[in-house]
Order: sequence, then C-alpha cells, then structure tokens
Amino acid sequence: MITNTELEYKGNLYPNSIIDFKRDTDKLYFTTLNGVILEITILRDSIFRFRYATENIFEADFSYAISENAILGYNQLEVEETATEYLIRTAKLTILVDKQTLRTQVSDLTGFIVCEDELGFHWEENYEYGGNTVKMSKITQNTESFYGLGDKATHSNLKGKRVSNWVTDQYAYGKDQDPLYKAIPFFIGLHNEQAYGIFFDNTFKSQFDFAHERRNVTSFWADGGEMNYYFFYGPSFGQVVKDYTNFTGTPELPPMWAMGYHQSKWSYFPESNVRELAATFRKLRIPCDGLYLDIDYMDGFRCFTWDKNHFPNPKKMISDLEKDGFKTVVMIDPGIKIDKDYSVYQEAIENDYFCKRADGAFMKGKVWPGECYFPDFTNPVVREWWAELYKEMFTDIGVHAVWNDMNEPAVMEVPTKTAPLDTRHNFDGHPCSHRKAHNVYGMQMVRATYEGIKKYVYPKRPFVITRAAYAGTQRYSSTWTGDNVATWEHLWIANVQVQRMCMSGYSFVGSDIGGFAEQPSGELFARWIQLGVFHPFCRVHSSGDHGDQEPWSFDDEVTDIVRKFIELRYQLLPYLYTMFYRYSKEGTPMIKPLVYFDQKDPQTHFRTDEFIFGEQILVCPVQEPNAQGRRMYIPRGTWYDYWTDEVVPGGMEKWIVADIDKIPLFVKEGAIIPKFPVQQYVGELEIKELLLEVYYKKGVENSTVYEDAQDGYDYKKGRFSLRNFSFRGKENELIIQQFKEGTFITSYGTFKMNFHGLPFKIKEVRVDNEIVELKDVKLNGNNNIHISKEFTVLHLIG
Ligand code: MIG
Repeated sequence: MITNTELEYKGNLYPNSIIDFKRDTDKLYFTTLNGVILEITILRDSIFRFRYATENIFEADFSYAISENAILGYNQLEVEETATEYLIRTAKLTILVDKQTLRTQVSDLTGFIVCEDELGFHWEENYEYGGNTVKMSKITQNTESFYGLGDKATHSNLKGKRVSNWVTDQYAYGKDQDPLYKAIPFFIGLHNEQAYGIFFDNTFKSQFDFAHERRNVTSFWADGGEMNYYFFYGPSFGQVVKDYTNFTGTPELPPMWAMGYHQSKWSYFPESNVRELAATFRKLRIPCDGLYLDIDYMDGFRCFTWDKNHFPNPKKMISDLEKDGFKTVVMIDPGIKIDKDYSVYQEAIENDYFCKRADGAFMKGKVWPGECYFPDFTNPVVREWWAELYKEMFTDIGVHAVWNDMNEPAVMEVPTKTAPLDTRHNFDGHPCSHRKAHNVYGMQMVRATYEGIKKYVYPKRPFVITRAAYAGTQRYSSTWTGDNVATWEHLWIANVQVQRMCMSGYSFVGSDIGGFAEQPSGELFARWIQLGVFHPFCRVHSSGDHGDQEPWSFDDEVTDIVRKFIELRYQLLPYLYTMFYRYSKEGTPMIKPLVYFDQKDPQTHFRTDEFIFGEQILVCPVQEPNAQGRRMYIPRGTWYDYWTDEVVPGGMEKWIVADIDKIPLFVKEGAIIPKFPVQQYVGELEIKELLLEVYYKKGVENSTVYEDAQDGYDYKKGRFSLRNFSFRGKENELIIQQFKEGTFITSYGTFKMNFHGLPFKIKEVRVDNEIVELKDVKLNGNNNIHISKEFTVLHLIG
C-alpha cells in the first residue's frame, strides 16, 4: 500500500491521521494532525456532502448552485469507531472514514462498495493566487461508465475522457471540443447495475478525468476553492439524476407557448421582414409561436434601446404579431457600450455597477457595440438594477421574452475570449476574482433577467433563454447549445448534448436547428427538424450570413416534411407539457438516454443516438445523408412503430425503415399518449376533445396527463388537472382507471380514444361498472370511441 507520505514528493499534500472527531447533529467533523478537516453532512440517507478544509479553516459556506428547495432529512445516523476507521451508518449506506489517511468509502447495506477514494483528497498550494488546487481521486471499476457534465460534445459515456469546466464562447465548435458554454460539474457513475452521482460544487475551473490518465482511477480537481462535493446514491440512474436536480433546482412551468416552434435568425430586420416572416408562417400553415430579434434591433447594439429606422414602432409591431399568435423574443447581452450619453451606461457608472480590475480600473472588453464595460451580476444590487431595466420593455413595449447571449462573458479579440482573471467580483458578499466568478457570471446575469421578467410579465409566466450556465441555472432559464454548424456531425452532437444536459438537471434545452454556422442542405434541415421537435426547446436559428433557414427555404418536399413534424410537435403538446410538469415537480429529465431507461441492460451503456422522449416514446434520429432508414437499438420491452403500428420486441438491434419523411419513432406498449389537434400557435383553438392514443398491452402500464391554463399561476392554487391512467390489458378485455387530481376544468368534455393493437373486437363497453350502449359511446369502427372525460373505470370487453 502506498502511504500518503510517500506521495508528497509529487508536490501534493495529503491529510494524515485523524486526531479528532466531532458530531454536530447532521454534520460530522474529522480533523487530522496536519490540519485537514473533513466535514460530512448527512443530507438524506443516500445523499451526503463532503467538504475538506486545510489549515483547519473552512471558507464561508455559500453556493449559487444549491436550491433552497432541496429536500433534506434522514432516518438514521450512527457513528461507530473501530481501531482503524469510523463507520457512519444511515438507513441506506455506510461511509467508512480511514483513520490513517482520511480516505472514504461508501457501501450499501449488503457491504457492496459503491464508490471509494483512491488517494482521496489531496491538494497543492497555489503560490501565485493563494489557496489550493484541490483534488480528489476515486477508484474506477472495470465495468464502470460515466455520464453527465452538461454540454460536452463527446460520446455520452465519458469513460476514458478528460473534460474541463470553464464557460466558453466556442463559435463553430467541433466534436470532442472542450470546454463549451456550460460548466456543470456533475457526473453519474454506473457499475454493477448501481448508479451514484457526484456534484463538485466548485465554481473555479475544474477538470474531471474518467480513467483517462490512469485506467482504474477517476479524479477531479479545481484551480481554487474547496474540495466540496455532493454524493448521491441511486441505485437507479433516475434517482441520482432526480436527486441532483432536486438539489440544484428545477424551473417553474414556462408558458406553454415556449414549448411551441420558434423561428430565429441573426437577424430579422427591418420590421417589414419580421411581418413578412410571420405572414408566411400563417400562409403556409406552419405552426409557430416565437419570433426572435437578434442584436440588430438595438440602436448601435446598446441593450434596452431600439433602432428606430428598422423598428420605428416596436410596440405596434409586437402587438400586431401577438394578434396573429406570435410572441416576440429579443436579445440582451451583458456588455454595455461605453457611451456617456447612454442612460444604462450612465446609471451603471454613477452607481458603480461595472466590474473592475484588481487595481481599480474598469474591466474593458470589446463586443458588438465596440468597447464595453460589464455589470457585475454577482452583486445582488446590480442584479436588482438589471431586473428593473426590463420594465419598459415588458410593460410598455410588450416584449414577451428575452434571450441572454455572450454571457460567458464573451470578449472579442483577446486570446482568452473572456474577462481578465484579475477582474473583481462581489460574489454575493464574498469578494473574489474572475477565476472564481467566471463560471457563474452568465448564470447570475440570466438570474437577474429572469427576476425582472418574472416581475413584469406577471400575471403571466416568464420565459428566458441563456447561452452560458453553471449548475443550477435551470432554475431561471432555458438554454441553447450555442454556435453549432450545419453538418451531419453536428446533428449527432445536438442529440448527445441535449440528452447530456437532461442528465445534468437541465432539461429545457435545444440546439440551433439546422445549424448556426454554414448552410444545411434541405435534407439535413429536414432530418434536424425531425430531431428538434423532440427537444424540449425547439428553435431554428442561424447566423444568417448564408442563405435563409426558414421551413420554406428549401424545396416543397422539405417544407412539407418540416410542416408535418412541427404539426406533430403541436399535437404532442399535452404530452410535452406533462413531461415539463414532471421535470418541474420531480426533477425527472424530459429526455432520457437508454442507459437511464434500462441501466441493467449493458447494451444501453454505450448507446448515443436513441433516447426516450418523456416516459413512453422512443426516438432515434437519422444522422446520415441519403438514408432510407437506420440500424438502432430497441431497448427491452415491447414497442409499437409509431408510423405503422407494427409491434416490435425490444432488446435487440434492428434496421428501421425511415425515408426522408420519417424518423424512427416508437411508443411503449400500454402507453396512453394525449394529443391536441394541430394549432397554428398555442391557444389558437379551444380544445373540444382530447385525443388519447391507447397502445394495447397484455399487462399494466401507467400514463399521466397534466393540464392547466397554459400560462399564469392559477395552477399553484390547485387549478390544474392531473390525470393518472392505469392501463390493464388482458386477452379479451382492457380496463383503464382514471385518478384525477386538481380543480382545473379543461375546455373539452370528452376523450376520443384511439386503440392501437387491440387484439379483440369491442363487444361491450362499461363505464364505472355500468354497461353503456355502444351508440352512446360512439364506437367508430373497431378502434376508437368517444367517452366522457369524467370516467373512473373504463372497461372494454371483446
Ligand atoms: O458573436 O447575436 O450564439 O445565437 O445569433 C455572435 C449574434 C453573437 C452568438 C449567439 C448567436 C447569435 C449571435 N451571437
């Protein structure tokens, strides 16, 4: 065994033997002879926080990531001391702390080791900046796989890779390029069918090495701050993701229109172009809810101003568009033009809101407006000011939503692409340099944006989009994956990034459909739309310096395909909305990779392309030109081909036919999928009947449909409708039970139930144990019935 003393020559310092142990309710403190303190907080029986101090001193305890709504509480906590170790027992796990080395080991109640330190905590002192580079290393199992970490554009299974977290404007990034726009230092480990997660809540630049440098070791470290991580135990993959998401928070429900189709470009202007764009959507009957104004709507790129030549009367334009069912989303960047006649600049100067360098000069950087200063969004006073700047935009002009771009912050013409590291930040009363604040700068900007918009769109719900993010940013804002490229490879990247973000607690995400840089072929655009309609945020955006990227910019065949898939998204809105409800309420990711869906099937551990949309729909994009279909893995279970109703057994790879007008799409047997009629925009039609697509199964399956007013906060007062359907199919009959919660009254009175794969002809229908005359239930052919939404038990007998 290697001792810590032997390793010190590498420049690393290690804790030595424990000389003191103290317990303070849910916190346990282990102090070593050389002044390291390990603080273990028992948050739940299966969630612990590990924090290490050196020189016997902890930093002030503060986190931007952790949500105040995290659920805490454990059932059991006992500590036993033996000659060589401390054993901490909860109702679910045991933590061993070694007395000689301070190394820890977490095992389940059967003694199975879930995760254990290799060298454990060690550190290097940082002469230049002060503080430590803090490091942790863990043993990696031979069969172990790793997932998570935000927007990394690399294989979903991170084993063998090293990645770093430093929020970066990465124009036209490529596969495997790193770092990108997000810093989410959270991963999920999976081995022996058991999943655990580690969230390293440290905002400094951090790195994770998943058995890349050394085959059986996973390590992570950061340039400063504390070794401070949360440990989540599953054993299910889903539990780990949900618990991490509970700790870093979920967003409230957005307005439903935010889940519609959105059209963007850099830039739509002048006003006549925007109006024509809107008119074309309606004329071609392609549903659309959101239109985006990029930086050119501003006067000389000054945030919160309007270019009066291009947009002489924004209020009128926005209200006209709104009458036609469009919401207008405008961009706001962090850089404030240095212009003594510009009110935003003046206010910030007068109140000392801009970031300053170590010696007191302003932090200056070039962005679109030219030389700019940058508000210090880590200062709560600055955030309040920033929030107020949205007042006129929302209450007077009537803008519906905002996207925050360049908030890494991006700075042009400098090699680091961002603020100098000596830039000072308030960090909510914990003054620090940009080394510590960089990764949260964009998060705090969009947080301020969110607070302002939330206040000024009230009683409606806010919708905000950000490019940069740190863990927890999902509480405030949706996000997109930044400046991608119109290539087939980027279609693959978008698919992986969106799944990965969902595994990292951040579900409200999408890519620039079609690619931001360069020009997609019609075929690539069609294939990307087919994927994009299954992403929580669904927006076409492009740099606009090549051809156009509207649904009609290619040929008629592409336009028809695009319309068909956007229509499908609008039909699936109640399903998507239910996905969001579950995400918001339970932290359930809206999209799940196959490993999440079936971690016990090793076939799923290295899959990248297939994913589960919500709970019951399997999607696999076609990612190659000229394809008539593709091979894909169908996970275990039994599935219906969405297009043909063919029943497909899972647990195998299969060739799936999907010509240019189809994407491989499957529905889990037993599922009940709600559908709206096609609308040109959310709220266009009053829903007269809810379509339920019922996929027969011999056995049981549960489905949920969540509905509410689609905007506003009445749902928080109980005015929602949550229908839980439990499906039970037998050879000659099927029973659907409905349990309803909430007081919201849906606009429709009936369901139309469409039965797929019913193995019998319906001879008798009973509703709540009463036989219903078939004429009352309007049996159409063999396969669909109209029935009152109020039923408790529906019984079909063949
Ligand atoms: O330097 O506002 O990612 O979506 O269109 C480019 C112009 C700045 C980058 C964003 C992109 C946006 C563009 N912005």
